[in-house]
Amino acid sequence: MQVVKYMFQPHGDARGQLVALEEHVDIPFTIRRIYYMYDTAQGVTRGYHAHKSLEQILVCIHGSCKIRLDNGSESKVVPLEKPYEGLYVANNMWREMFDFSPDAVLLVLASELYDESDYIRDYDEFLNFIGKEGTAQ
Ligand code: T46
Repeated sequence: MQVVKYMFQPHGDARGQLVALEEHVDIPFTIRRIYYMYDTAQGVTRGYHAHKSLEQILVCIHGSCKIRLDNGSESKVVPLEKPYEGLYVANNMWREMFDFSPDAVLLVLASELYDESDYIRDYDEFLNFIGKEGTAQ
């Protein structure tokens, strides 16, 4: 399984750092939605789902967390600890987010508006779905 991590360009000067993200330049899709999570309770794991068509880039803009990606045949854990690195999460990929530091802010850039019908929240259903669709890279 290929993990795709983007290293964004920080524009640093004596005042500090600034990262700019532009669709189809830094982000490989049209950004139709942005959301973020913070104040995540300690020990919590979020996610436990896949998306049928949504693509996303996850950026832990403050603090740190870990992302488990599972394409149905292989699973990898990716730490996110820098505000200039983004993890690409394709469709047909099971994801779990865990080990959030108390100060973690996880920003997500998404290719589609919120649509509950795009979620697969049952792991067996996910395996069944990708069996029909073909596994994500
Ligand atoms: C994903 C991972 C990385 C909305 O109303 N609009 C939204 O755009 C989103 C993302 C969520 N919600 C509502 C739905 C739930 O009542 O916010 C609540 C929490 O959402 P959820 O339980 O789906 O959150 P996570 O952290 O399990 O998953 C989220 C995204 O939903 C998901 O697409 O890939 O972050």
